[in-house]
Amino acid sequence: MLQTIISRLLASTKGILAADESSKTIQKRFDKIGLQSTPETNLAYRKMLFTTPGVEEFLSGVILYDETIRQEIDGVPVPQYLEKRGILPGIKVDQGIVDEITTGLDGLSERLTEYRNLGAKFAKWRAVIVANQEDAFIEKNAENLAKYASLCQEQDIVPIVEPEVLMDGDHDLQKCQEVTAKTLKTVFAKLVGQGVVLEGVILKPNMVISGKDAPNKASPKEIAEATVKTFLEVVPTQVPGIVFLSGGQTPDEATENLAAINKIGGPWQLSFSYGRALQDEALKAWAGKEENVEAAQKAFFDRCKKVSLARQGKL
Ligand code: 5MM
Repeated sequence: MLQTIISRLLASTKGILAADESSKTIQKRFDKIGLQSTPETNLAYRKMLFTTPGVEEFLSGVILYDETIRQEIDGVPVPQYLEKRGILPGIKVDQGIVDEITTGLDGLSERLTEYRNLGAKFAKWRAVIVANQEDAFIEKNAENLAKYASLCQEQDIVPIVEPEVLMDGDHDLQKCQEVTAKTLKTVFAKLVGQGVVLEGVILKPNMVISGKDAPNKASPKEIAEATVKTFLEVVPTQVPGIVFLSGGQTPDEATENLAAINKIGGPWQLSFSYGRALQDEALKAWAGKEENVEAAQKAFFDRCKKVSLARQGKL
């Protein structure tokens, strides 16, 4: 069961849309278009994305937020609507960060059962690491990721394990490389310690990339070389796939960097699970107005197509 879901999520021409913005985050996104987030406006926006004609050619899965997995599109529950389109529904199960540690383990087993009954086939938990993170916080976040992954596998839900080293700051590529390597090493040690089956997880990491405010930004080729080199050192080959987050890269950057990574390749599937890089242009085109849905869907379709080509190393 886990393997079937994983093969579908990692299909060679497709990737995952992260649409699991929490209430606070979706409001931050809507601020850019001057819109108030409510369950209704959130659904109108996500419906625009999910009903884009033809997008199933490029998307294998969508990560949903607790609110969205309970909503309906034209009378059909969102997870079943996506499944009908051939897109697997997933669910974010972490519950935010408290004192630098991602929380959500309390009652997680029961919540996973409920999400599975609602149709979720995979889950996601994101830990956030800053460039100068103290080791103790990396350890604790990795431990929680491993406990989460183990609980998912017990229920035949594929865990997406997301340790994100933030792009915030002026650090260079080398610094990102060091922190990413240390974080991933710790995460895999904890996963193994917790008895998690590595063949049954998908890793969702950051690329090895310069900080947002770095004076000299690395090129796509440098990013790709550093990313693949680092991952070859620390990501076991049993892991079937790596789906990168975009982390604040522009849509074009996230597309070019993924293409450069896939031109090098590795022993795992190298795909995407982008939030902002897939959505930004569509959100701007939509601007909260029904009359813009068609233009927004065109922007979304075009970006998904480009990222799908990048995932195949074809750009
Ligand atoms: C879509 O945003 C996700 C949820 O974030 P919050 O819990 O902070 O609301 C986020 O985890 C996302 O899945 C990843 O960061 C990937 O999105 P980006 O925009 O980095 O590609």
